[in-house]
Amino acid sequence: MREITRRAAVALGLVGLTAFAGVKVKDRIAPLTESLSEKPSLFESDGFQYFTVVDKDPDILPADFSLRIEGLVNQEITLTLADLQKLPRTRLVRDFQCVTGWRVKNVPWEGVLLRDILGAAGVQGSATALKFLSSDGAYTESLTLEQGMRKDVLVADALFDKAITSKHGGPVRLFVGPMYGYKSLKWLSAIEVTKEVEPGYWEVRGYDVDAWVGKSNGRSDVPT
Ligand SMILES: Nc1nc2c(c(=O)[nH]1)N[C@H]1C(S)=C(S)[C@@H](COP(=O)(O)O)O[C@H]1N2
Ligand SMILES: [Mo]
Repeated sequence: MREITRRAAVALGLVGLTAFAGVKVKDRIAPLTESLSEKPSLFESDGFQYFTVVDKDPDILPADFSLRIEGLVNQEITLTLADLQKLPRTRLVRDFQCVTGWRVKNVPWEGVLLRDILGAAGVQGSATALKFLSSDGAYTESLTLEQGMRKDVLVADALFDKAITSKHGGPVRLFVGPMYGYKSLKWLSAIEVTKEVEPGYWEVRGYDVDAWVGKSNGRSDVPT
């Protein structure tokens, strides 16, 4: 399954294929998705495949990090890494599943529940959704407010029990436990509380906004 490209995964969603017989599908659907700006990715020693959509990733020193909570909140707030690390901490061990087919089993993540950060800013009654922004200036993601309040959605500052490396989106990235990896935005810089869901970077390019592992993108959730 590793040969399945991101283009193929997008196209699976576009054409709604439910069965996946092999890499030949890639050839059949490639013309549909030629315009996507996919970047090559490499497997890391930890089993992750490294993804970015920009030419130069951000390299943020912990001391320079800040996270802004804005939009439909009672009080816009900006948290430093130290502010974030004063909040109650949660550690989750989950499989990390990319929609293109690779999976890393039992990955430990740690950080602060997104719901606690939203609570600190105070969400207004008219809000139904969240938009996440990255310091890379290009990638965005979305969740419904209800999804964002789940107890398996983290603003994470640790991966494999260490500070998150720059490559993996550190100092702070999102981790959305029950959804495909594309929801777990790297280099998190701001969270905007919004009236409605605004589809994220890959979502406007064909991925399912509803990214529950095993449900979306027309593939079965078979580990590779
Ligand atoms: N900013 C940003 N976040 C991102 C991506 C990206 O390209 N840019 N790729 C997503 C996808 S598709 C996956 S599977 C994971 C991969 O995480 P990794 O690069 O740490 O392995 O990050 C997600 N978050
Ligand atoms: Mo992914």
